[in-house]
Amino acid sequence: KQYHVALAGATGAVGAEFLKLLEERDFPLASLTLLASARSVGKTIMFKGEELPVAELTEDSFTGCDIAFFSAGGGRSKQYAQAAVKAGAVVIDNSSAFRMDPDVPLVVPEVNPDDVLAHKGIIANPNCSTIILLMALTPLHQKWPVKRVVVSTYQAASGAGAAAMRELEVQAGELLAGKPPTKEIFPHQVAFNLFSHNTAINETGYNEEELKMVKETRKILHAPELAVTATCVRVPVLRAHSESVNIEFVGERPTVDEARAAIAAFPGVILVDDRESNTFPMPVDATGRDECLVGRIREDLSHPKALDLFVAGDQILKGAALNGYQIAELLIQRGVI
Ligand code: A2P
Ligand code: 11C
Repeated sequence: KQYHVALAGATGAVGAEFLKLLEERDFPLASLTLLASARSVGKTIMFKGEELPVAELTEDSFTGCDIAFFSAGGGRSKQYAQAAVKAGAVVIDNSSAFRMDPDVPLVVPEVNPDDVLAHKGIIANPNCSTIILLMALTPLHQKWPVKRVVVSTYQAASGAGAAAMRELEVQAGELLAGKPPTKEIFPHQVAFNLFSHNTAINETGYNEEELKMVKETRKILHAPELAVTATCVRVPVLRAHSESVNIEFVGERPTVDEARAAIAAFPGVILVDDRESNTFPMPVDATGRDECLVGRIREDLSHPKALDLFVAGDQILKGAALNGYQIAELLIQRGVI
């Protein structure tokens, strides 16, 4: 069987990666419709040796569509996803618009694949920081249930889009040339600096990104009682997020060797844990890779039931486009579409 696919946000950073995946992995395509804002009408994008036109995203964009990938921001998802569902498509939405809706499965295929079966037209792709955390946490949680997680993130510019990646590069050049950095996307200088994540802070003092990590992790693991606290920080890295994670278990903690073995055996994860050469997960090594890198696994000396580890994953791939693409593959494998 072949599928009619639409891609909303085709001109963005995540859209570009979706296109690469659809091309390189030979997705069974009957047709591909590229959608973006009115600003992009007239542009073309090369796909499998053909110049495909970019059309404006509207309510009428989805006639005959089987799968609609949305990666054009939450506002566009809220505005147009229902039109795609009405036209008969399954929407795989990369935004935060529907993630906490009880009717919308929130899926990481390695973690909760069965949840796709309950979809009602929309399936949500989790936040990139949540996905990358879960790729490190799940191999342990499946064998040694987790009680509490303390996570601190080191988030790349790509999380704020293609223009934010350019801002980091431009600022680095400006600063090296002794000029003041141009600030258009981020509220603070991003090159040679880091700052608390650029989302709004609510009355609890947490920012939106931190609260997404808390709520989404509980939903995906079906663990509403799981204690999670997060500190999210933007760092001058182009496109891979890293996270320091402290994990407290309900019962006995695994030994370091047991934890390493469970992580090494988990699909989509590579163990990078070489104490001798001091080589551990790094964003430059995670960049462009499908797998998340996990290491620095050690016993928490301050707590008899806790371990520490570090994870790095490509924000645009596993954090966004690859996870969405894998959801589409899962829908085909399970006969959902
Ligand atoms: P466009 O290039 O036409 O602005 P990124 O996250 O890398 O910034 O990409 C955002 C994506 O979302 C782009 O493809 C962008 O298209 C698309 N987009 C932004 N605003 C709209 C809109 N109002 N309608 C449709 N697509 C939009
Ligand atoms: C960031 N995680 O790195 C964000 C980007 O909820 O999908 C994605 C926001 C989201 O800034």
